[in-house]
Order: sequence, then C-alpha cells, then structure tokens
Amino acid sequence: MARFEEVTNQSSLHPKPAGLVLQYGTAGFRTNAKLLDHIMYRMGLLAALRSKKTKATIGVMVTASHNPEEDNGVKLIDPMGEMVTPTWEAYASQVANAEQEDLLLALKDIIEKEAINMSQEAHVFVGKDTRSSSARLSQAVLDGVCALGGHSKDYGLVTTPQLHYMVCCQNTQGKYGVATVEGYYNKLCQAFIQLTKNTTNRTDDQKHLCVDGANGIGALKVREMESHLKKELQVSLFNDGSDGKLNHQCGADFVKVQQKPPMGIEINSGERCCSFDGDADRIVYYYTDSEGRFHLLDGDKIATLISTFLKELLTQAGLDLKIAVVQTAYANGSSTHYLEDTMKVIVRCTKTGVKHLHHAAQAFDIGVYFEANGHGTVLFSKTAEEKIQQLAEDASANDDKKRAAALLQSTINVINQTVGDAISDMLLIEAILAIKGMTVQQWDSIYSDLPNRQCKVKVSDRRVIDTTDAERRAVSPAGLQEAIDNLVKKYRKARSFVRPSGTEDVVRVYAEADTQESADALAHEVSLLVYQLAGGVGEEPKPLH
Ligand code: NG1
Ligand code: ZN
Repeated sequence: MARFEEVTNQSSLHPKPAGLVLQYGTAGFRTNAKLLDHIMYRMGLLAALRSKKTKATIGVMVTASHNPEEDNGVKLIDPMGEMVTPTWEAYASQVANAEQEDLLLALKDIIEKEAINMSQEAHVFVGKDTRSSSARLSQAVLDGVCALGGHSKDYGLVTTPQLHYMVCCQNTQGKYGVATVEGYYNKLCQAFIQLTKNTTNRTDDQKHLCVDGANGIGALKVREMESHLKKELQVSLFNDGSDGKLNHQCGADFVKVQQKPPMGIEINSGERCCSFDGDADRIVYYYTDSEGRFHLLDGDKIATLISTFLKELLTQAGLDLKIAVVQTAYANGSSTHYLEDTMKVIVRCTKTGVKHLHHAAQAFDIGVYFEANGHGTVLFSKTAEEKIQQLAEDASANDDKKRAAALLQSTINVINQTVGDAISDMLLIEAILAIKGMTVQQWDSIYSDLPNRQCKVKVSDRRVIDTTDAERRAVSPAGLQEAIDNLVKKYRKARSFVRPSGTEDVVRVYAEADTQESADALAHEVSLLVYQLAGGVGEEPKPLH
C-alpha cells in the first residue's frame, strides 16, 4: 500500500540507531534528546494507529518533565485525556525498538492484533515543552502522523496537562471545555473567581503567591493566564526561563528531593511559595519560618488539604458520596496515619506512576490522588457530578446545602480531572486557603511529616530488583528485603523500601524515621545494601553527613 511506502520513506529520515533499546517507562520514553528522533517519528505513527483504533483524537506530548534540559521524552494521551492504556505502552516499546527494516512488520502486527481499519481517519494533537530539542522532536512526531495520512493539530508550547485537557475537550465534543488554551484559562479562572468571590477580608498578602516556574513551560503559561485572574491571585514569578536553565537547581523535583528552596527566588519569612516541574504537571508548596527553617508542603499535604475541604463540603451538602485518597509508598507515614485515623477517609496505596493512582481513584465517587512529589488531581464520578448538580438546582434545599453544592461545582470546574496539573492544583489550593481563611503555616500544622530521605544508587542492571505489595517490598535479589527489615528494626517509627526507577537508570531508596539523622542513616545503610546485593557500579554510596 502507498501509505506503507510513505512510512518507510519517511522512516529513513528518522533512522533508528541499530541496537538501541528503550522502554516506555513510568511516564513514556525519556532519555538524552539526541537518541529520540526515531522514537518521536514512530510515536507519531503509533498515535495515528491508536486514533484509528479508538476513532478519537489522541495526544502526543514532547517533554522530559523534571529531567535536565539535555533530555527529552514523549508521552501518549488516550481519548479521555488519560495516560495511554498498558497494552499500547507495550506496543510503543515494540515499535520503538524494531530495527529499521522491521518497522513495517511491527506496525502490521499491531494493525492485525487490534483489527485496525486503516481507512478510518486519524487525528492527533501534539504539544511540546520549552527544551531546545523539543521543536525538532515534535516535528518528527508530526512527520509520523502525516506518513500514515493522519490529521494533526500542533498546539506548540503547552504544559503536559493542558494537552491532556485539549484531548478530553475534543473527544467530549466540548462538554469538558473548549479545546483551546484560552478555553482552558477561561474555565479554570472563572471557577477560581467563583470559589473566592464570597471570601471576606482577603488581604493583599493572602492574595499573593511566589511561583517558581522551573525555567520551563509553566512559567510561560502562568504569565499568559494572569490577566484572567482579575487580581484575585497575584503571582510573583521566579525562574521564568529568561536566564536560568530548565529544572536546574529549581522546580518541584529539586525542592522535594533536596528539601530546600530553589535558587533564583527571594522568599520572605512566612511567605507562601510554590514550585512547578518542567512540564507543569507537579506542584509543591513551601515557606520558611521566622528562624529561617524550611517547611515543605508536598503532595501528601496537598491531598490532605483537598480531601479535608471536600469532606467538609459533602457534610454541609448532606451528600453521601464515598471519598478516598490514593497514595504511593513514597507518601509520608504521618500523612497516611492522619488521613486514616483522624480524617477517617479511605486510603489506597498503588505503585509509582500516576496511571496507577488515576486508575485506583476511579473506583470511588471522589478520588483524590497525589504522589508525594506533588503530581496529582481529583476525580469525580459521573454519579457524584450528577448528585452535586441536582442539589445545586434543588429549589427545596436550604441555603447552606446550596452554597456547599455551588462550591463543589466550582471545585469540579477548577480541577483538571484528566491528569495532575500544577496550574489547576495551584488555583484549587489557593481557593481552599482563601475559603478556609487559612495561612500556609496553619495548613502545614495539620500534621507533622516524619523526617525522610530519598537517594539513588547506580547498579549495572536495575531490573534485578523486583518488588511486590505496591513496591513496598523487594522480592529479588534474594536476601535484600530481610536485610532491609533488620536495618529498619534499629530505628524508631522507621520504614524503608527500594525500587527501580522507571524514568532514570537508577535504583531509588526511601527511608523515614523519627529524626532526620535516623532517616539519613537508614537511607545510607539501605543504599549500601542495594550496592552490595544488586550489583552496584561506581563508587560506594557515601554517608549523607
Ligand atoms: P520513577 O523514576 O519511576 O521513580 C518518577 C517519580 C514518579 C513519577 C515519574 C514520572 C518519584 C519517587 N518518582 O518516577 O512519581 O512522577 O517520575 O514523572 O518521585
Ligand atoms: Zn512533570
């Protein structure tokens, strides 16, 4: 067929380095940008096939999120704006790793297995972050879509969650919103203004927020959005990309892992600040106290704030809807404790990667999911949305109930339910703090985090580590888990686990305990174990102090 000839012709312009093998990881393909041209072209092809299969618009986002500027990556977005389904992740790896001469075979195999009607039209939305390699790599995606005769729409520079939003709007025929960046700002900002309109006596200080844009796309988009906020939120933007390097000493990942403020930001004590990551799908908050101590409010604190707020509104509205919080093994032990014992909400733990959390959250009327690193959102079931709407329109309901229902409606509208979204989460958090008249310090004091430490260990093949129980226990290599258990017993309130990263070539180690010294010591001891039992390479891990 002529189309396949075109695929082959174009493919010679996007050749695969022979022998290179890359896997679709926790969040798509991610590695040095120099190795990705053929992957991008092929993901354009695959997106076109996925679109033909689903008879819907598919998204392709070119970004490597919080990774360094030299890296890049690509994520596929399914019709409702969610991450692509696991079967197709496997196809993505097959197509990515087929040698040049086997590419057609790999495609035909998928077409056959999925019984794809090749005369069906294909529609693909493409977006990119601000990396210097993103322009040429997103062109390669467009080439791939075009080679299979698909239609594409290039959204250019957008945040990852904005592209997820566009895909969902398109495939719901506008029910979710208008599939433009302007439509996105309008929907979210109007909801924010609705939420905050009856808050009394908000001072300028309370309306003010410092935002670290990680020198990435989020900074650009916050600037674009500003006028829609009608001064109800006044942002001081730092690390806006004008001189600093993307994700370098800044951004949500840096702040969370290093547990310190980013470079390039001036914070006055007590001032509320937040950091986005490189593609603006993660957010963490922080402040420094009068003694100069740094306080981090991560994804766990965000999930707690949001779920408390929602639970209170449900009680006021008299709505019986089941609310749950979904976390991963990285969730601070104190947060899980607080949510289960004090808040009395259902808590679930899944494997790392938002696709797992998203899936688990779908089982509840309201599912709040957050990774500790600040990646998360809230999902409302169809039933939940309907019940809330009915109440808002119920003439016989009392004013308190109506007010709660209206707030719930605006909350739904300010949230990007397709995926974690730094901008949307920021607006929701700011609205909740305004409504509750709460300072960042009061929010922080809901519970105290257990001191914790995250580190990485280089090993020759990280796949030797296999885990179970939502990654909280290692089943291989033999003896590792028993050895970790023995170390953990030495400390108070301690917990530690290890898992292979899905985005970097490292094993991640997490430890928490009653003091920072203990958490650091435990993390170091477990790192040494990994180094010894799982084939460590390079220098032995050094103590943290
Ligand atoms: P890996 O590299 O698999 O740990 C990291 C994050 C995930 C997720 C992905 C995608 C941690 C410990 N891990 O995955 O939560 O956000 O990147 O960005 O933060
Ligand atoms: Zn990200």
